[in-house]
Amino acid sequence: MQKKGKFLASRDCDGSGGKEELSNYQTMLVLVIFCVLIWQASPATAPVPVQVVQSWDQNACSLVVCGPSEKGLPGRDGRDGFQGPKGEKGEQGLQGPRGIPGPPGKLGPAGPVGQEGIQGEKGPKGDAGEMGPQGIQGLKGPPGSLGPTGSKGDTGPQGERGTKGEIGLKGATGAQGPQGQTGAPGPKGNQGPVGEKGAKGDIGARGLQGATGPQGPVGKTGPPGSKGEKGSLGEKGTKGDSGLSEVNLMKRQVTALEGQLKALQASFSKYQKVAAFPGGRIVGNKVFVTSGYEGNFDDLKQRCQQAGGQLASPRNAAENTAVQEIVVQYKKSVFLGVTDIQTEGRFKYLNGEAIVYSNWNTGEPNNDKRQENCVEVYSNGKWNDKSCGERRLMLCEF
Ligand code: MAN
Ligand code: CA
Repeated sequence: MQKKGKFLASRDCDGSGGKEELSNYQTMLVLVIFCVLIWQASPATAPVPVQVVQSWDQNACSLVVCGPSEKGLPGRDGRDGFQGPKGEKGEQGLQGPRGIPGPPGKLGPAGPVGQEGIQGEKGPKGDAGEMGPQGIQGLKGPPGSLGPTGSKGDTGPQGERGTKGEIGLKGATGAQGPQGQTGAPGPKGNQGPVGEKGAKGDIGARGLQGATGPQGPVGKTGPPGSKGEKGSLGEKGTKGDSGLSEVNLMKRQVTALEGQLKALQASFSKYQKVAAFPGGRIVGNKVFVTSGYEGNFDDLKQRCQQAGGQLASPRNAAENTAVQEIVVQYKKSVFLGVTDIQTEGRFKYLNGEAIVYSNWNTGEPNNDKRQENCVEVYSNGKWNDKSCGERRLMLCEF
């Protein structure tokens, strides 16, 4: 917009003017010069004193107006003014057409690592690998279990000649051999004994009695007698080449021992009977013997021990019957090797073992008068507890 008769000069008011190096005074001077130059360029106009119309903040901008101070001639038309101020902002226009899609943006940064996925299924079995190199030889394994019995082997070669065997048992007497041939005449023997007196001759005529003659010469040896009986078997010879096996040798020895054992058993049986006679009984391996002696319990007990045995202690019915027979035979009761001396009512053998057999009479043991700790046997085989101080028949067992 134009303003006639006035020229407007100003500093650049873009906001930086106040900070220029020129002072306000200098600025003002420049503007006045600017107004004079404009006036001189206009020939029809009268000189125009410079007049400061308004001044803003020294640091912001300054406004100088150049105009006439009095009424003069009409001036020439001024030049076209400067472009006016910018108009108000118009209304928002219609939305334009959609633009062409822009080029793809830059590749974004890599996202964070995702969560670990679930385990996949087991893959198919791989192909067999190539055969590896041969390993080091392993340690020797434990011995294997015993194999089955092998078949019987062939008969082995004949063994070496064995050592000389022991002297064999004496063989049985052999049968009488046949009569041998008549042997050659033997050498002349010594003078034989005077022969037996011959048979009495007939009675001769009675001669005169002569003188007694000298003794006659020894007669000839008679012919040898018939062959005698076969002698007994000699000692066992050395072992032959074809030698018997060890087993056969053992069998022979066992057979010989069996024979000896039988002989011993027979002999032992005989001595048992002797030992049991007259006051004894044999039951199994046990022998009951009495000498007919009588005494109290302690006396009998000691005597049996000194003999190498102990007081009769029947452990079953058979043994008790043998004891009973002795009682009947001697018509005397015996004391057994059984007491309850240690604990009343608990009868034990002399070695402390609880009894394994008993044959108490009815009502026994009753510990009569509280002094019966020993055991006697009646003729019926029944037992009765009795005072140990009583005298009874001694019966030992071996
Ligand atoms: C009776 C019974 C026995 C007892 C003797 C004692 O025979 O009472 O139990 O031992 O008398 O003499
Ligand atoms: Ca009693």
